[in-house]
Amino acid sequence: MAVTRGFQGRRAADPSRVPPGQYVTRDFPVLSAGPTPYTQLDTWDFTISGAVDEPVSWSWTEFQALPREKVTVDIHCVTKWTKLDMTWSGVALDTILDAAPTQALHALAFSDGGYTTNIPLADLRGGKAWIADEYDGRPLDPEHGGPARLLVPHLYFWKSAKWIRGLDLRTDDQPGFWEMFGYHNYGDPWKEQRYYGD
Ligand SMILES: Nc1nc2c(c(=O)[nH]1)N[C@H]1C(S)=C(S)[C@@H](COP(=O)(O)O)O[C@H]1N2
Ligand SMILES: [Mo]
Repeated sequence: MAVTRGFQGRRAADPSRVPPGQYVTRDFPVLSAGPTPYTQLDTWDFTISGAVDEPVSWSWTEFQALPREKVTVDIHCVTKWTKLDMTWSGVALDTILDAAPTQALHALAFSDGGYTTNIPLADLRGGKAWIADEYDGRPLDPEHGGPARLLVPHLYFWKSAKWIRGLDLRTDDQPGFWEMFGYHNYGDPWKEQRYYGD
């Protein structure tokens, strides 16, 4: 069995899982536009605000009581690394959005430190997105977005806001941090939507 395992370890990644222009890495690079914020769990909350009847918030304790999911997904960063089979756990956005009925079509994720990113609400529903607070069976490292980050694996990784504190639900589409700097508004890695105009 050791022979088989060694062989698999050197085998090239299944090309059908690697979007155009990407290479596979085993590392987990840290990419942050600013310093890592360290938010205490007793002051952390997660809030759905904007186009909702009433804003809805969860404290860390309340968030921990929500139903959890464990997912294994491939991640694609616009700087061209792809990391396969990353195992996360957290709360599905479906669970969170069920608590906040809305007519909004857009969400602007906001984070400690001021980072924002915009995502169509439809892309946060249907089992496609999570608020993840564990990676690889352990609490998420602060550098990688702990206590909790957005996880939207079907879009480039800049959409997966680290240190997320909530979603501003909107009837209009408001570009976020990188989107205002010329990155693509949607960011589908399979269509190589890296920059504005791609
Ligand atoms: N709050 C916040 N979230 C962020 C970023 C950031 O700078 N601040 N960088 C984004 C980018 S460009 C990428 S590629 C991923 C990097 O996540 P990692 O550092 O865990 O690899 O986080 C995304 N989320
Ligand atoms: Mo990125």
